[in-house]
Amino acid sequence: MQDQIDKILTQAMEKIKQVENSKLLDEIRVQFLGKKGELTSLLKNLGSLSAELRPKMGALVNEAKQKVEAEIEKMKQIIIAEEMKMKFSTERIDVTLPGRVPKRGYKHPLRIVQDEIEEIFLGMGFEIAEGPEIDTDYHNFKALNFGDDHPARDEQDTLYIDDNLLMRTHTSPVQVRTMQQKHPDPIRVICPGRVFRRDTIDATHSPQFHQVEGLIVDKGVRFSDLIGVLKLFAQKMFGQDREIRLRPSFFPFTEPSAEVDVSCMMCGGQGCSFCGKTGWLEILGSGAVHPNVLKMSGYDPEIYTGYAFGMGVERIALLKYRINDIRLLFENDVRFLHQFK
Ligand code: 2NL
Repeated sequence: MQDQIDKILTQAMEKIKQVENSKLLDEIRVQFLGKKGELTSLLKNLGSLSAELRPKMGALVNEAKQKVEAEIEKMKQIIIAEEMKMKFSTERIDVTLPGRVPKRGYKHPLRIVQDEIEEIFLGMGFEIAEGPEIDTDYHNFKALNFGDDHPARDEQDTLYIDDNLLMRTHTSPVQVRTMQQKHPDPIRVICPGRVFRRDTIDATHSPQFHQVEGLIVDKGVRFSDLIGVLKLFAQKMFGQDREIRLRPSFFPFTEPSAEVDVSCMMCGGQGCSFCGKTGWLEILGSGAVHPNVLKMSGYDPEIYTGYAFGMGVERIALLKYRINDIRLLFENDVRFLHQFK
């Protein structure tokens, strides 16, 4: 048996010396020291030996095992060092190369303009309110003093879901909901959001666009308060030197009503091709909230007054950036969008 031990030991030492990588080294460990390894098997066979030989041979096998273990450990250190060296030389990275800059997104021009509008009104103490894009006939039309046969209610103009539900045609229903919730508290709110109309797309129309409407309701607010708010808005949005003017108009939900123009930012009001030689550009509609509208949403028109306005975000963006076609805002052509980085 001693010969056998010597033979296995020599064989193991030889193999370990020639091993090339840590995987093969582990295979050698299993071959000699594993559960069914050659030296392990010898230990198991000790039982067949005489009581005299057994301890002697046992000691020899264990000694051989320790030698093999030590040799494997020694070789392992050498191989690991070698393998690390290889790894470092083949996977070397050039830390002086410039980094790959991730492409960051940026705001769509409509978002830039809507954020700017919100910022201006927040600065004047308005709150922002939002509401559903699908709403009832009541919130969108009836509570806003539209008669049952008003042409805007026609299927030709409004996108209906069913007899009662529709795609909101303006953000006024959000203001109606605000009045229903807040009365009899005073209100100073703007309502930005997407609205829908049954329009054919052209340079100035889109079946979906964006509005920001504003509403003030309180005891003792006056038309001059509305004018002051709108003048400040026009100046913050289009320049400190801008003037505004009001022209009489009609909306079912305001009385009296007015269209609001801003003096042309291209010619300063002198008249040029941008403003059609008039010196003025229309930016929004406004008025004193109709007494019926206040009443239906819980405010006594003998005690409260209300003022409201509404503007199209697309229209403001077209004027501000001198864009001549609303479709550019919805086509998402990066050659267009890149200009607003
Ligand atoms: C326009 C005109 C306007 C309003 C919107 C409003 C809302 C309530 C009550 C009264 Cl709840 N009025 N909103 C008032 C006047 C004009 O929008 O041309 N928008 C693009």
